[in-house]
Amino acid sequence: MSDETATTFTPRVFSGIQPSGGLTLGNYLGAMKRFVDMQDAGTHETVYCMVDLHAITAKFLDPDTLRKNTRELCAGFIAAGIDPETSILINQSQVPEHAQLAWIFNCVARMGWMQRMTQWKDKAGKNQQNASLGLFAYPALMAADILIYHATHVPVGEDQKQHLELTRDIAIKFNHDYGVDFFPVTEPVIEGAATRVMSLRDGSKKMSKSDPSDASRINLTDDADTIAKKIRKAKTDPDALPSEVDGLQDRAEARNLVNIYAALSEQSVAEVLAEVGGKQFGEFKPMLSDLAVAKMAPISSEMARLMDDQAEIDRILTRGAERARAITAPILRQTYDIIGMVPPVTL
Ligand code: AQP
Repeated sequence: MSDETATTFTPRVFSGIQPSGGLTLGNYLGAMKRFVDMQDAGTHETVYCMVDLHAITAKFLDPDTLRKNTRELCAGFIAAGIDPETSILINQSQVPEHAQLAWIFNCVARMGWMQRMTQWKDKAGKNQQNASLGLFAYPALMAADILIYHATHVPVGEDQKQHLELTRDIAIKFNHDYGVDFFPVTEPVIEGAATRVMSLRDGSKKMSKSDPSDASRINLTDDADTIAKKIRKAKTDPDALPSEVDGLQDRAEARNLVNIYAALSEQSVAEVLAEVGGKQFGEFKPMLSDLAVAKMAPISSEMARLMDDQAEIDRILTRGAERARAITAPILRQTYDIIGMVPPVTL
């Protein structure tokens, strides 16, 4: 389609986090902190989501845990700086158009596309026959989360890049099949020093809330002593830190700690190395602990304060869902109309 006829979409950001466990430093640096930056930049409408429908795809979560995780995640969003008046803050299952559009996208996406997803392969593991159908269809629901808002930009960590490419493929195929320019081809926003925060125990593995080892991650709810202990025990090598970025090549664990320091201190990796190059880890790790505690303690204490008033959290989510549906209901109606579904009439 030529530029003259292409639809202009409202600049709108959508992103989500699963309430599948407590928040990690990876979620904070790779996603949440950047959500706040995009909200504060004021250049886009911003919609942020607790994706509870996604959280039940991988393993069984008991109902009380899912409810607690969802409310805690909402508190985490607000404590990190998301303003529920400026951004639309929602819980996925309260906005039914996400799941309704996902069904349509299940019929657009191809089995082969889904089978290629590395997250599917990683999470299903060797026993794919026993994985849930929801885990297989996860990326179609993610595409629906984004496209039900006609979102133009999606800030995510590096691990979600492939899912965003699939979201673009779904939008392109839908537009092509129906001869419309209805869904935007969304741009991923993967930027900064911490797009892939790695496990503290293994520099080749992503820091993850569902890693069985608690020592592998920093949780947003960890106290100062726990953070210091986990960083002290973080796997490293015996060499001093380099002064140049190239010196971090083939040193996955050292690179990870420097990246974390850079993201927390809002400096580039080169600037950090100019400051700490030549230091041993025995000196650098306490610097990193102090910085992590200084940045995260205010967030975790604000989260705890917000969790004392769960009714207020529930009100915020209900209000967010109302605001969201003013966008999603018309987009779903138009989608059904494009597909040829007979609309209801007033009797
Ligand atoms: N280690 C990470 N480094 C940078 N970004 C990360 N994200 C997650 N881990 C890192 C980003 O956080 C957002 C929300 O992710 P999610 O919770 O929806 O799912 P996930 O990517 O599968 O995160 P986890 O912690 O690994 O969850 P589990 O263990 O439940 O699978 C995304 O933008 C993601 O890129």
